[in-house]
Amino acid sequence: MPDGAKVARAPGAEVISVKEYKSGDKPIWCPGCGDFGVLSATYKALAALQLQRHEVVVVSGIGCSSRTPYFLSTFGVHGVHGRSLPIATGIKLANPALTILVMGGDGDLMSIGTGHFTHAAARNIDLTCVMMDNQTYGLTKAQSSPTSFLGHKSKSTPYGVVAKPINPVLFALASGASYVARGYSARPNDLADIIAGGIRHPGFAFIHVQSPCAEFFNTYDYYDEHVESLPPDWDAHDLKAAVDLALTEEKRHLGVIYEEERTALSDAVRKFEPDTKQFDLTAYLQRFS
Ligand SMILES: Cc1ncc(C[n+]2csc(CCOP(=O)(O)OP(=O)(O)O)c2C)c(N)n1
Ligand SMILES: [Mg+2]
Repeated sequence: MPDGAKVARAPGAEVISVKEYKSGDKPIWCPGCGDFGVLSATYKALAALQLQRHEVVVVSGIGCSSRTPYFLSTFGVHGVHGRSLPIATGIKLANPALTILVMGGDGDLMSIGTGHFTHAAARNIDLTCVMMDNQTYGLTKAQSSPTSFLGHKSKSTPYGVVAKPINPVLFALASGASYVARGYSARPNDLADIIAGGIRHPGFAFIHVQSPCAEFFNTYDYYDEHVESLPPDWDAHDLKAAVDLALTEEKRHLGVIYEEERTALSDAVRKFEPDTKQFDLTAYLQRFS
């Protein structure tokens, strides 16, 4: 088994229920927020995999979506805006046996955290990054974000957004993410399967979730009309097909778009260990005596 506590429970061990992954803290998200669906899907995914709570760390940045670690009974880090991925990388390298989930928003991961995102994907750090895309900065009350629609008017863009929106799936594919999927918070059961698949995947898994903000920029009607499941015979190992699909933005396809087996960073660096063990400090110090 490669990295991560991804093995089902030991024979005879008690079943961990969905409820046991709940911290008991009630989310303070607005009524109707898409993030409720993502949280529910996350509980279900952890229960489906029967992960031990002490072997899971949920890392976030800052934002409404980044409050997620509080609502899980696993370990968690509510970090700094845009820096969830560096924090998660450090945790994974220090203890590769842990299962790491990074959960945050479109602002956190595609704006201030963009540089970290692309390099985490390229290094294939074994973690699951769930981005709750509400196309706005929800926590700071509705400024436009890198995924806001062209022309979208907000407090920060009173004349409408002029920047072309970032396409998160295309960006993840171009960065080298080895598992790229899309879910919709209004379909939490499908999303639970996608998250479980991302956790099982030994490498950088990116899950783009259309997670509407009910308060400032409600897009449920839009996504109800525009989402479509991937065809059942979809070949998730074809990168070119995945890129073409990502470019068809008039339909937001749901499911596992791309999957590739590639050495994860924590496995790659372990290969350096024999070299460092052979280092003879006494002999080295004698050079200076
Ligand atoms: C360094 C820094 N810059 C700016 C902020 C202000 N800030 C807090 S959350 C946020 C954006 C949140 O948007 P997103 O990540 O999409 O999360 P959402 O609230 O929409 O879930 C910003 C700009 C901050 N906390 N720290
Ligand atoms: Mg947001």
